[in-house]
Amino acid sequence: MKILLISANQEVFPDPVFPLGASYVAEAARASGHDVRVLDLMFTPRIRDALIRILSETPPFDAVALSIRNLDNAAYPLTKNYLPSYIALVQTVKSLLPSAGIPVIVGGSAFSLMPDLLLDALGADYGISGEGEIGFPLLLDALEKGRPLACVPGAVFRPLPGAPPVVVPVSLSPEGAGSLSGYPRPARTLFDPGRYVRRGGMTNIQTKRGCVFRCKYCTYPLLEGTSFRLRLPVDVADEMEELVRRDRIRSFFIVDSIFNLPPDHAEAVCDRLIERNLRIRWSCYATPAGMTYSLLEKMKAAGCDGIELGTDSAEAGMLAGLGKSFSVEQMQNVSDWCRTLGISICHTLIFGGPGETPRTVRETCRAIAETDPTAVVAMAGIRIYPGTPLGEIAERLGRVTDRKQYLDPIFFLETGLESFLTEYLTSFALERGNWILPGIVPSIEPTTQRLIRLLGYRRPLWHLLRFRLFKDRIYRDR
Ligand code: B12
Repeated sequence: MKILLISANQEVFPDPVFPLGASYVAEAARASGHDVRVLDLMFTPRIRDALIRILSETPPFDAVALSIRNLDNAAYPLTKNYLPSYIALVQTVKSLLPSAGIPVIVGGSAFSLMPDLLLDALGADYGISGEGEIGFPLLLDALEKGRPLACVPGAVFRPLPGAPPVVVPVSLSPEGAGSLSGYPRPARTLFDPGRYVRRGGMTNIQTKRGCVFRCKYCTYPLLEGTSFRLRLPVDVADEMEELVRRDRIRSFFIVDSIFNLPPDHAEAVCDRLIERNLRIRWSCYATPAGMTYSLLEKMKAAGCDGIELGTDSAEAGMLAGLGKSFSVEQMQNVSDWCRTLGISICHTLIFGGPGETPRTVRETCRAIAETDPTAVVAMAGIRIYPGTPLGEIAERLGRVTDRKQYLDPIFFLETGLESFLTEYLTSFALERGNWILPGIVPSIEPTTQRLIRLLGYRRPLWHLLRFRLFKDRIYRDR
């Protein structure tokens, strides 16, 4: 089949993010014999014109697929909702298709958060919930040959015209024994990776999928499965080496939900990178749970110069309430070790969960500031997603009475906290300069961000907050 794959993401904050997921599914479809063309809306100023041009090609496309990464920016109260633009996109695509029988298929992380609701909201025909490497080619095959979709893992479809969509369950290996070694490498060059490097800085790469934790608000276990599925460390190193040698990439972001677990896999990836001596630097998400000094030491030797620590809170009761699997002391140790080793650290915090009070907010702010981090990104209010424990709490409390409410960005904010949180966090952030509050104060002007990237700065922007100049600038005009 001839497929048009559209990457719908146009968000440039904190950077334009290369469509890694779309590249994976593009490769999987190509490997199954399909002819895949792509359209990346990140760098497409006049979308309708671009669609008219590409959809009038002959022979016509047999299917149009959309990759939807973000539904909203998950920030409150400065919320951006991308859904209306995707609805308009599907409508435009459908109006330009030469025949009504050409299916529109949707996938991607945002789609997978609520696939049945989104299929209807978008007016799309089919979807794949979860990872697309297996399901997408099977879906194309089934559509081509008129076979039933009920056996396609992750398929989202209407069993009868007008009926509510159903989602075929995906059984990811329950033992966690599954590895990703049979998966294809992403077809990066179908897109324009160089442009992302110039505009964004870091090339994304994945070493594993899955998350074993059950943080109350988090979607990662729903998106990636609840056990780790690992790539062979040598395969990760091969892919990085190829990107270094072919595209001169020096800066990476490892997109795993957590890099440092399982520790033996993280260590093995670092060992392979150390052996190659690639002269790269990279950042990743990490958790204090199970982190050791020796692993951090190895990460540093392998090129890690910054970690984003999913701390969420630094108050014992709130950590337990959010379902976190580490203590305040573990978080403090990791912070100390990073300082000793010269690894920059950015804590991500989430305020306003069930049980949060002004006391717990103050305690978290105090304890985090005491660790002297490079930067802190703090959210006030937690995006509620269906299927998460927080979603269940919100439903029990009557805050969500109809599943369709999840389509709009809805947030959990403990009663009575709203004005306190905004005022307290803003003044705390103003005093320090290295606290970023994406939902409360826009932290960087798009022109400044572009300039920094044009000057060749290739690390996550929060690294800059260790410099006085940037600390002073961030809230200068407020
Ligand atoms: C790493 C990450 C980041 C990094 C990215 C760094 C980088 N250089 O890549 C950073 C920190 C920059 C980031 C920023 C943001 N992120 Co983010 N991020 C992630 C994370 C953890 C992994 C994304 C990833 O690369 N996965 C690996 C790829 C291979 O998987 P994938 O994209 O899901 O693709 C697979 C499937 O979805 C599917 N698929 C994909 N496309 C298609 C298309 C078709 C047709 C089909 C059939 C299948 C399919 O198959 C793919 C391969 O298996 C996800 C959560 C998660 N666990 O998925 C959140 C996530 C995507 N982010 C999210 C958000 C909200 C954001 C921000 C808006 C946050 C903010 N306020 O700043 C920004 C937006 C940035 C931007 N410009 O778009 C949300 C999106 C949900 C939502 N509420 O909309 C997620 C899902 C986290 C969450 N809250 O649940 N993010």
